[in-house]
Amino acid sequence: MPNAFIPQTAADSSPRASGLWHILGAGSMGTLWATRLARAGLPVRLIVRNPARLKAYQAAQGLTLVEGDHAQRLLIDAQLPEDDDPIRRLLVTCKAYDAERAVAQIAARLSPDAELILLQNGLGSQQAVAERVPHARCIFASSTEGAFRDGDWRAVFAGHGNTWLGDAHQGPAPLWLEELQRSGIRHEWSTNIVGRLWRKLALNCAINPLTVLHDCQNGGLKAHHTEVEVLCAELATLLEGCGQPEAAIDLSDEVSRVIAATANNYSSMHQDVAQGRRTEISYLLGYACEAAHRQQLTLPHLEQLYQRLTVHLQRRGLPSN
Ligand code: NAD
Ligand code: KPL
Repeated sequence: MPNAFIPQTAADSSPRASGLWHILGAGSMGTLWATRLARAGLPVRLIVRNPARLKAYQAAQGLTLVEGDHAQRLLIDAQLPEDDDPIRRLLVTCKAYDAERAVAQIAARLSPDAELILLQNGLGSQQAVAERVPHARCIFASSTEGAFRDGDWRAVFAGHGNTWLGDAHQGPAPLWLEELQRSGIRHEWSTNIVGRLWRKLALNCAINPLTVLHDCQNGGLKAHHTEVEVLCAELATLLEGCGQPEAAIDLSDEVSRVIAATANNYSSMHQDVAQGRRTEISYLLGYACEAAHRQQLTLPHLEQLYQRLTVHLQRRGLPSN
């Protein structure tokens, strides 16, 4: 496999010169974004957990993005959370359960006009981060791109897709979207990002837990059609009850389409469980069930699914939060 090495070029000094991208969470999505921004000549700085991880990163001499049979390593600057350069633009690519704590570690470094881009799946973590840094602008993102790690500081670009970004407070689209364009990161500004996140949450709740409980690929759910249908009906009731009627439209049809289109894939939650990793259950089913309680909705199948998954995770010695 060709392995091209590209040192990061100096920051662009043209009139459209860009701000520095700090990236918190150098895993699959962090690598996918950092490498594409860096190879477009944009200044990027990774924030890694601790001195041991920084040493490991320096030894690896950069981040590697694998696309098809081509691997490209980019030497991107990295630093620790406790470094002191101010942060104006921060992409947060930790898992939902790590995001708030990770942001709290760097909160004192955020400049008064800081913008955070939160790329977590599910709901709940974005709101927790926003409350933690009330002075910063938080932009939420929902992505259908796919990446996984095939080694330390390496990510495989496994699925092309789109990333929707938006401001829950309806602020204007940021100028730096042009930098995503330049970097080949397909994206769209969404005026209803919360609705989009709800829709993705509903899709993930209808598919992912059942693939874990039935231990199957997404296509295996065709044999559990009725169970999926009943869940979709409850999820649509939930979306409507939570003021997201648009996100409820044709949910069941889309779930069937996704199951058919990804029939040979294992869902992200199935992969997490199979590899003994913590899941994002609290930000998917957990968030959905809590929202149902708040709205005084009785959704017995969703509730039962949450309980079954919780027990399943506990039996496997995995966290159920
Ligand atoms: P990942 O586990 O590959 O990466 C997360 C990284 O965050 C890890 O490298 C971890 O060490 C780092 N991290 C955690 N706490 C930290 C801290 N305090 N300081 C510095 N770094 C810290 O996860 P991922 O697959 O990139 O997923 C990130 C988010 O994106 C998740 O919410 C996921 O659901 C979502 N997402 C992922 C994909 C995908 O294909 N991987 C697609 C769409 C959405
Ligand atoms: O997003 C997914 C995941 O696996 O997390 C899909 C493929 C849509 C299944 O819910």
